[in-house]
Amino acid sequence: MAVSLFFLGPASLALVLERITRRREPEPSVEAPLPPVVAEATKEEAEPDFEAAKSLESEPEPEPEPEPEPVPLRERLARTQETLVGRLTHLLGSRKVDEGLLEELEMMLFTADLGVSTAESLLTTVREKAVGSEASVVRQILRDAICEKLVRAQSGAPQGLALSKGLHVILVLGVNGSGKTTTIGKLASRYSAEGHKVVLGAGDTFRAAAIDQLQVWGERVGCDVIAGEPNGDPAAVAFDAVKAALAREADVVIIDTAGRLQTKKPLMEELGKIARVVGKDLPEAPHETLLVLDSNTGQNALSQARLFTEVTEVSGLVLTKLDGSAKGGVIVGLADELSLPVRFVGVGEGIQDLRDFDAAEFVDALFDTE
Ligand SMILES: Nc1nc2c(ncn2[C@@H]2O[C@H](COP(=O)(O)OP(=O)(O)O)[C@@H](O)[C@H]2O)c(=O)[nH]1
Ligand SMILES: [Mg+2]
Repeated sequence: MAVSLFFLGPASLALVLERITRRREPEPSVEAPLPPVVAEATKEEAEPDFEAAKSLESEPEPEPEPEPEPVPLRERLARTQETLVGRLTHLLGSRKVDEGLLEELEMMLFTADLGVSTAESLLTTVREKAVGSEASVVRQILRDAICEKLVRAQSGAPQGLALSKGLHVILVLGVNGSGKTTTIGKLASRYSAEGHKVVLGAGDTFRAAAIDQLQVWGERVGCDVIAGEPNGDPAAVAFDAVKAALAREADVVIIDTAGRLQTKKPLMEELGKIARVVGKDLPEAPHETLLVLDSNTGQNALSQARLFTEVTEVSGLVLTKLDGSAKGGVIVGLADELSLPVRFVGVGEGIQDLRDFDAAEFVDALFDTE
């Protein structure tokens, strides 16, 4: 502890001290189970009770709770499936591909949240390959073209939870409400479940509630959270988080940021400074800069992505709230226009609801309706 405290900035130090003091408060009643972090600290501080330990030893191991079956992606994508492929099936029927059909298809693609340039490119492909054919071929042509665009954007990107050697630094960007903090919590849980040591950095200092929210996730996952004062300098928190993660020999540090939608210059300066300071002790950091986008915002997600990629280097995307969104088609536009891989998708509010993005699985879920 002494070693790691040494590396903390004054703000983080105050917070850690405050947390230690809180840990020493009297134990809550039996009805309120101790959160994991407190339970751990109490264990360290209490006198060892050998009798109790012996009786615990003889008790049979409780059966681990079975993992709930993950809900198939197809179910979570139902609304996007309807907007994109449901309407397509309806439109195609048993017609021939002629100008009339192409016009209707154009309208459909333009209103499917793919973005204008992606919709145009898909329409061109259909024109080139399908005029005069039975309309049923259009479905396959679109499926292949969409898959190709997604696969192209994924090429060369890291897969799943891949980590670099040494400390892996992940910066998480995006506007307020896009799902950054939730995504960080889910990611931390996945890394932790794989046996990796995780540290979180509460770089969204703009709203006090954002710091608390990350701390709640930290307790839930059982990982350390480095935080500063509300309205403090986010770059200082990012710097402290990397230092603490190095001192604690963590495998991965994930840094939250404030998603203020500000004009270009201050945003560029703020994100540039964060990226620079995390690289001070680790020249190759940040190893990943993930931009989190809410799929419900459709075309707006495209403009957010354009803004963020103009002001800073983004290495991958996370599309949240695909469950319940009818606008998941925006993934295709994002991949196509920005050539950025989609690293993860959020398919619910639960801790388990962050999946690796797999282009083929996504296309299958959209097009294979049975
Ligand atoms: N349904 C659903 N809700 C999500 C998902 N990801 C985040 N949320 C919710 O979106 C809201 C904003 O998320 P938050 O992580 O606080 O966003 P931040 O402001 O970017 O940090 C919260 O109510 C989350 O529970 C998701 O994949 N699906
Ligand atoms: Mg947040």
